[in-house]
Amino acid sequence: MTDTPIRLVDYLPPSHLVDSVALTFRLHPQATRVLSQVCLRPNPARPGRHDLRLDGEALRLIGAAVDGVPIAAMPDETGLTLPASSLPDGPFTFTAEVEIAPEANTALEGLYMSRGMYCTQCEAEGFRKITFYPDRPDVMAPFRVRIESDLPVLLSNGNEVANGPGWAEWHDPWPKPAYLFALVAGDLVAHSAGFTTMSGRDVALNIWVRPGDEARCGYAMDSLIRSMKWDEDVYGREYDLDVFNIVAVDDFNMGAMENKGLNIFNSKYVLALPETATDDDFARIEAIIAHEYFHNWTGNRITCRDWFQLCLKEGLTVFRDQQFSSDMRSAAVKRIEDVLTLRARQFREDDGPLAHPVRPEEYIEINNFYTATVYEKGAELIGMLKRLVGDKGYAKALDLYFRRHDGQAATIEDWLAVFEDATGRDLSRFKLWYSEAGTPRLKVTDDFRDGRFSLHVEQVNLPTPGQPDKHPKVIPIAVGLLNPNGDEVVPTTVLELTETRQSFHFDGLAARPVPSILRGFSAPVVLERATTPEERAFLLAHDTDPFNKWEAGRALAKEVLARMVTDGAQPGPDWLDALARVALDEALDPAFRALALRLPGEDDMAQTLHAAGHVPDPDRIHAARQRMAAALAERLDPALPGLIDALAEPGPFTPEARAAGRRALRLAALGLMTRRDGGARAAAVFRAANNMTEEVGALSCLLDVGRGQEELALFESRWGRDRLVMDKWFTLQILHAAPAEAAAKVDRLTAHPDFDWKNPNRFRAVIGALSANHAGFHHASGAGYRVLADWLIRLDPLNPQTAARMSTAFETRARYDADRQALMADQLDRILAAPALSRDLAEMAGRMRR
Ligand code: 0A1
Ligand code: ZN
Repeated sequence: MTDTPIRLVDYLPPSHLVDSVALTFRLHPQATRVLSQVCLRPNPARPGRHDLRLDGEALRLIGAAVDGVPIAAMPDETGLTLPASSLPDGPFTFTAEVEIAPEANTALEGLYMSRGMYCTQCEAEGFRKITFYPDRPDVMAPFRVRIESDLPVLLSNGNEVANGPGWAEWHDPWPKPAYLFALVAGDLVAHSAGFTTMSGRDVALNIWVRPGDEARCGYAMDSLIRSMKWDEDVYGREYDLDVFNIVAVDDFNMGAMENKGLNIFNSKYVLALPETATDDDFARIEAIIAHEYFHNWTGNRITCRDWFQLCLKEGLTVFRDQQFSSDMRSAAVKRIEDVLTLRARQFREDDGPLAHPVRPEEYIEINNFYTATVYEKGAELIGMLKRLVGDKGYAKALDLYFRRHDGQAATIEDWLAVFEDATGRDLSRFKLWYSEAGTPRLKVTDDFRDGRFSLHVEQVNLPTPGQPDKHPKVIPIAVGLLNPNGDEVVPTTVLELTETRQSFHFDGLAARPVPSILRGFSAPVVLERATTPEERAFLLAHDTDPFNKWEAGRALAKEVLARMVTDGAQPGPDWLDALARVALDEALDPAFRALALRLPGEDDMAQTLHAAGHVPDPDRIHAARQRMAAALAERLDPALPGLIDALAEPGPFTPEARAAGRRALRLAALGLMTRRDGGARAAAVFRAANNMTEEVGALSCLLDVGRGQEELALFESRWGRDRLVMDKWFTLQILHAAPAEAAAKVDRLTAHPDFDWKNPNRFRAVIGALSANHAGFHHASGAGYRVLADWLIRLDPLNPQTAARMSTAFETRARYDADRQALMADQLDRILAAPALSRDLAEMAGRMRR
């Protein structure tokens, strides 16, 4: 069966609107009854009489009625059609009773069970697995929900209005689409706090977890309170219900979900203690708590008209959570980390068969479009808009957006119109960023004559699948100029590239300056500019823009590593000295120094080599990177013990950014030292660690040099009963496995009694780690490809969404040699031939096989 794509151009407003919904749930693991009462009326925006289509999947219909009169409804596989002729011309009520089986729901979409607890996931189209309903985001309604169950805690959206033994009733006054519906029932305990909003309303805050986990909620609660305050201070957005509930669940396909007043989280992004969570975990918890909270305005109060507009809520909300984290932590470090992620995930996506515009124009399965392009590139587009209209223009546009579209389901056209109306700027050319896929390349040359420095910029927009011809984009290029002595002669200025080729001039300069281009990574593009290593080293030493200072070091390291891969060179003393100077410069933020010491990743190198016209060899890249680390360790050797000692944190653990930065630098130094002392120091740090960052960090250092077996066993005996910590134990072993052993390691660990492959976190901890081990996954034997395909084929019938997401490991196929390409194609063919393949995985494998 081939599914036909859904297209943006076919959008039609809904035939009917919903004025209110009342739901009753009689919870039972195998036979939950859902009674619904939906008050509808014809949509004046669709004149004439229309059939009413109600979405519904895998529902056992017990009975249905229109205005109390039973109807003989015959659902098909995807729903129910009520013919126009059978419906009143004005308002009417549709009631239905259906039965569903949450315990049998392994896809974790709709109503399902996670270790005895009921919970829901309705985005994007899960509500149709709960009852018959117009399951589309432009149908918004207030919900009233009654839950009947013996479980002690019964939650839904909005405010609780009544309860009694075995039941509770909730009412959400804010009209919302069905994808924001949520229900939770379980034996849960709350970590509670309160927040007084800017207008003086008291809001009860609860984080609901399993008994025993309540001591692990402090950081998430603290992050929530800071997010609520920040959204008031920076965006003027206030919370709008009496209670804000968060629930942690162990089985969850994604990170978290912004259901109105009842956020549901993967427990991994809530639960944290210094002993169990790393600094990266703490930072991610802070960011995701903020992200879901910020959705209350950007996503819930203003939602998306249709799923093509997904970036309207996701791009903006990612941008907002990035702003929040950068205010809470170091803005420079946050920007560097965000760009690292963008390049690793989004540039990679843009460069392969899965490339798609930030606003896609067609899809087969919408769940396949929760991508780095929609989220991360979507956020970059907001950053560019802000740069183009300035901070004041941005603030005016956002105020107008909230005023004009509150309570609506909006589009990208609406979004751009508020910027045009608030600032008077024409954004019709900028809109191309939303409709054209691919990462623009900027080729920059310069010249200097009679005191005039000129930058000549050309933009190249290469074809992507289905989009052979591209147009020039509007690209903000932030530039600063430095004097040869290192002083800044021209501070950061934003140049606007709008044509294919353009020149920009700076006059009145006494000497030829050194340009610092694309400061702060002002646009999501690849900058191609031939420069000397000396100039990069100069910028690494002197650039006042922290992003470009780091970028200069990064570019140098990549050039050195590329030569090491292609002609077996050794890193020269210049690079080693330049990097050593930064690493040991105590005037610099330790977190920044740690980032500078982080060598380019192997997948990143493969992507870079491929773009430069080489066929990347994963083994050679791996070996060269090892040699690079060894050379750096040798160069820094005398300084390492002192660095490690000086960076030990005295007092108790705190998760804040300053302390985390010191630990990051300490562990970077420890990684290098492990290559010199055979692991003695790392083993000592492991044993002395009082926090998970150093425990896992030291263990990683050991595994990287082929040691650490004893420590792994110790770790397992210490943490064997802790699911989240044990995910790390599984991941580390795969991530640090030698290339020839990675696939066999997967076989060994998937046979471990604690490998619960139906739990998405555990599945990702092992199978996801394999594709993150570049040389292991791409081992010439093809064993990595085979073991991944085996597990995807196995998981797909149970959990298509997670299987489809993880199949993207194959998206880089075209980079590699013919043998590897053929091996990957074989595995994609095997997947495509699997019986009863899901729509999710079929779409992904199909696109990657083309
Ligand atoms: N909207 C959520 C992420 C999310 C998306 C899809 C899901 O199921 C298909 C679940 C969660 C967010 O952006 O956080
Ligand atoms: Zn989101």
